[in-house]
Amino acid sequence: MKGFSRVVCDECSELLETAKKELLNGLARTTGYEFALTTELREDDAVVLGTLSSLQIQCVLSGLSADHLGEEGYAIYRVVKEGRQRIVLTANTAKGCLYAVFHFLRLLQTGEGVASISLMEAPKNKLRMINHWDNMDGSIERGYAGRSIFYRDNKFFADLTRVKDYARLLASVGINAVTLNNVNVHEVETYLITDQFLPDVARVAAVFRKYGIQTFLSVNFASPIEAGGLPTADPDDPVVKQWWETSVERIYRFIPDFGGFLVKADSEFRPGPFTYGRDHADGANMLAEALIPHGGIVIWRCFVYNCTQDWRDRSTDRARAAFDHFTPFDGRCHDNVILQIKNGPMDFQVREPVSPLFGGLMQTNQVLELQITQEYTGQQRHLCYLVPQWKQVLDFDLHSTEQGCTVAKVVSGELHHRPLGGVAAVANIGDDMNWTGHLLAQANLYGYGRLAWNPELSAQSITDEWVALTFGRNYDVLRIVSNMLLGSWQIYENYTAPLGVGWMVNPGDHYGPNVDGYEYSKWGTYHFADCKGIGVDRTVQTGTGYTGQYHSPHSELFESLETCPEELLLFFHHVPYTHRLRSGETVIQYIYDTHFRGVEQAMSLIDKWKELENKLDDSQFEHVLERLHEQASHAKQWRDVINTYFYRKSGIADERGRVIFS
Ligand code: GCW
Repeated sequence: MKGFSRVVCDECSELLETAKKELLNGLARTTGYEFALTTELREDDAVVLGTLSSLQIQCVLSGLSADHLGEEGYAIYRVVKEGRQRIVLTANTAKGCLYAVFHFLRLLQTGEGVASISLMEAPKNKLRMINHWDNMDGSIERGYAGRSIFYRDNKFFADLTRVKDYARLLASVGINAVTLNNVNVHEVETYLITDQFLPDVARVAAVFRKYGIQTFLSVNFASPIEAGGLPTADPDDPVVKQWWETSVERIYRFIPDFGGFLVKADSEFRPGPFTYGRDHADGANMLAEALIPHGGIVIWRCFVYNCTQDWRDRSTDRARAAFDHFTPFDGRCHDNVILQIKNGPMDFQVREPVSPLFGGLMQTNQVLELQITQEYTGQQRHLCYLVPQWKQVLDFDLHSTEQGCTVAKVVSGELHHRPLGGVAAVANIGDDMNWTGHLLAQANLYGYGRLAWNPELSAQSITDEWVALTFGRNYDVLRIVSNMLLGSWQIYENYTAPLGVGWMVNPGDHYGPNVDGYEYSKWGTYHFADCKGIGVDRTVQTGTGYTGQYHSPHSELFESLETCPEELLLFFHHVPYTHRLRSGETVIQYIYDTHFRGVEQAMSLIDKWKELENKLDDSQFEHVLERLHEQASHAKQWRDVINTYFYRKSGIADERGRVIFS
């Protein structure tokens, strides 16, 4: 930025004020000197910011074709005119300008030259959302980074400074929507859509609005009863419909750009339309109709399954549930309804196949739901970087019409020409000073935002970016930290649940090993291990028929033991411990080997990190080191519990004669 000392912007709006502030602040921090802000170009080098209708922008740049930039895209150019350099940050909208600013600052911070900069960017997904599972008492369901930044003791915080910092953080990676409360809407939170809390919701929404982020709320389907005193919440009852219409009108009086509702209904004991003999489409459409006049949307979750199952019942398969429930409604939901589908058919396990529901809906808006908070992947005590997993999901070809039907293209709406779509993910932040508990877990939040904007970015480039932005541009730091992050999912999988079987965790808190923890429970989460073998037969031929929910060739590939991807072997098949994998190794030996290896790998993370001593801030170094020690010792516990269980069950010794004990 040599020679530059001025920012020019001749427009004013709430979002452009934010954009200007961020630009000036970011420039000062990266260059070490303050930039002046003026409304007119002068005879010097300048960064020029504004929408395409700004006069100053038009002075520098004429004839830019901006149609494909849409509402949120932007362009950044360097133009030299009459010996003067101009770096132009422009877009159709002020929001696009804000994103341009963040992109530009990222380039400066990662040290990429801006000397010949010329780029245009537009997000691939319309909705790029974060879901908070925060409760108003301050607790966070599945939160591992402290308490809520929004609430304490059933009240909103008066001081929203932390929320503002958070909004900046999210906007800097392109997040444009947020739900403020848990999808399990409890008693107090049911009143978020009433006069009691709407003034507070409006205060928070105002903070997010400054950063281009729309506010949504999770709602209780039984609100008409619980908050409205009606005898029913039947979606077909005119009085219920009227109650929702009035409630929605009230919300929009407080928050004119309110986004809409997120709904968990008829799932895990939450109320829903089933009570009244109605279905999900009836429920979603009723809410959608109340929101249509205001431009709001309904995001309806597909995490619906029988959670009071009998483990003896082999015909009910939880993995089938979302597809079985929701494919019959294809084409029945209004255009302002989106179905939100978890990445896998079970529940954010370390390894699951991609949900077949993405390939089963052609005339319905869809959103992919990911979990940034590490409920089943180490709870931010273990390093488990999930961007590589998410990439696999987004890149998965569903083969629903022709080749190239990736999950990314389905959810963006591109494939089936849907008006709405995108990605949502469960937040991993809390009021911890470093936001995410484990410092390196920040990379998951960052990576999520970058992928939501552009699912085609590579895991490597996102990772390198985060490391450079967080720790600076030291080559050793970049190499080591990127390497640690990119290898960590595989390491975590090695010492935890093998071959796609999942669920070997302690019930309730889901932390730590417990092979039979969920085996005889009602949640539909079984591995069926006995003395002869392990795994769930989900084939059409002899099992639950789940493989039949996929399009060809996946249905055949998963169905056959010969072609099933081995990392998912036990998800799809029940096999004897002596079953040989393609490598020639038996399943039991594979379990032993991966668990011994996983611990060694977890221990080697400590050594790798130690190479960075004196290259990082001391407190950051010590903090991560402490977590890595905890991870390694917990990995040993995992190894010993899992190996002991299968040694005792199978009676087959480790070929390499290692000691197995717990
Ligand atoms: O399995 C689960 C989690 C719950 C969560 C639920 C869901 C918010 O353990 O804590 O509830 O998924 O996604 O609704």
